[in-house]
Amino acid sequence: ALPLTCRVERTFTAIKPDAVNRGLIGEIITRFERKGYKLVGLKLVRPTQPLAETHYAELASKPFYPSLVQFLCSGPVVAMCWEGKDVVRTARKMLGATNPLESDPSTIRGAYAIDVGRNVVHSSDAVSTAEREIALWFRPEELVEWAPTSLQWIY
Ligand code: 3AN
Repeated sequence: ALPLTCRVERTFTAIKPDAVNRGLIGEIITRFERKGYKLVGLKLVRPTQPLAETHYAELASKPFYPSLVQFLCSGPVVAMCWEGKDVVRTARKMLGATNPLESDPSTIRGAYAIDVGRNVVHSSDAVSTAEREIALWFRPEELVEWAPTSLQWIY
């Protein structure tokens, strides 16, 4: 059970333009739903360059940064906020390693990606990163609360 005093985590997960163009939105959302996480924010966005640059600001010194920013802006992105116990770390496990060569085939990247530059999904790497990314992509009123009764079969 989820202790009442435990504040459940939220994470920011994005379905990148490659996956949207390949028709993988449903597959990816299904995995998170079936795991037991609750979708508290969802929208289709065509990111602007400033949004993509801010999102990937920590990677600004990397040689692949310009192409990474350009890629994120190249088409629609599904921006999501998922909520639940340990969702930040668990989502990263569900995504699999950054490099598809190293991601287990049971993970999203392992199942659907071949190229590190086209690796289908993003999810925040820590709780503090999630807070920053959720605030960057969503306005507070775009995030919803679920009825507590909807959680009784999960926790
Ligand atoms: P993750 O997305 O697994 O947190 P990061 O934060 O190291 O990985 O990298 C962010 C994104 O940058 C990755 N999702 C990937 O699309 C891209 N990326 C990382 N490493 C490379 C690389 N060597 N070449 C091209 N793109 C890369």
